[in-house]
Amino acid sequence: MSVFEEKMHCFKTIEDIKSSYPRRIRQIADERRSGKKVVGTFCLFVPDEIIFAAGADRVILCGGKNDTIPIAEQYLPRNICPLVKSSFGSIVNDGSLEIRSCSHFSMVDMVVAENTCDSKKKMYELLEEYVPTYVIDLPQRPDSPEALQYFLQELEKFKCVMERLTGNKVTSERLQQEIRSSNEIRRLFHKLYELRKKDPVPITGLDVLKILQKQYFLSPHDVKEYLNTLISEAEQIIPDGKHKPRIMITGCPMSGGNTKVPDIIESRGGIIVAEESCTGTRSFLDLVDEDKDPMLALARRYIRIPCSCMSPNDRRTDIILELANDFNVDGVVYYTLQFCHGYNIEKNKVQQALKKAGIPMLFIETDYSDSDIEQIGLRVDAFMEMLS
Ligand code: BJ8
Repeated sequence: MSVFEEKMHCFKTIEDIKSSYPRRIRQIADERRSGKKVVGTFCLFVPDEIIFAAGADRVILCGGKNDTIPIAEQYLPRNICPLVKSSFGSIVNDGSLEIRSCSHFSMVDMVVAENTCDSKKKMYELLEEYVPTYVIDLPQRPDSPEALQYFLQELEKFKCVMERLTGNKVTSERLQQEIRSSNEIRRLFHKLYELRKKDPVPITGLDVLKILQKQYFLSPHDVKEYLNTLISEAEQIIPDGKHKPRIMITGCPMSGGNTKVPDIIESRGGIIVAEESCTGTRSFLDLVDEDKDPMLALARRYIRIPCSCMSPNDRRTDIILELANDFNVDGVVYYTLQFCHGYNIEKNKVQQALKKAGIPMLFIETDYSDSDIEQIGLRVDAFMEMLS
């Protein structure tokens, strides 16, 4: 076995991240006992910097598990995306189906949501019955001249909501401090991704996904620590294996608990080298300008997130092509969750652009169940064979 293959799945940091859940839960429970407020979020458009600057903590509430979906389907239609159903099911779970959802779903003082896709928007209306829910209104044509100003006003309102929740003033100094802290995390992700440009790659996509999924769950302090140690570990590996088809995933986020498609890809001979998604580059690619007025700098950075809820969203296609080139990608797996209309429809534009660039693409639409694993596996096998 080569040095590369031997070391591929044994990062100590990844093992630590996998077992970080109980510690984080204890941390949140302690914070709440001492009067600190905890905010739950569902989306990258909600700036963490404002939450932290108000002295609150935050945890992401996006569900990636299948077992809470039946609970959600008592309230929501079956034909909406599994991420929305899984999240809602985790929050409203009263134990009646003998399924335990993760405890952090019941540990938030407020949900801060956002107007993105229809399923999420309507789910938030129901959520209000279970937990105080505040919705940031996003302008959905980000390139229009009025959009930035409108979004800035929305963030100002959100800042006031956080001040009321915590009783703390959000000062420019505190915001600047949090912007620097979040940028530090973004820079560390850039550094980690640089290592993934090597061929062979010193770390699997599945391992990187572990920290991507936890970045909005753990505290920023812990995320920085984990990133630093993971990078040092990965830097010491001398890649020595044979070339595997280098895959980029693009599309819907993969929330904690959902690793189905990366599992299939990497168990069938591919290696994931980049993810254009919210559990991927969308979370860290752009930094917030540290030299500008903090609220304006936040508005400018966040409004540019290339989510399919935005229209037009051509920036996403440009980024995909750029990443494919930078990471020397052999093929792209376009991943969408069932009933996610935004990413499903955007597939056409992305496919055309990739075709023009001569990059093969495999489209996978799936949910959180195991029922299609074999079928997806066969399609991935054929894709790998074509790329080899
Ligand atoms: S910024 S991708 S985190 S909205 S998968 S719930 S879009 S139907 S999660 Fe998202 Fe924010 Fe955009 Fe990112 Fe709707 Fe699609 Fe479901 Fe989705």
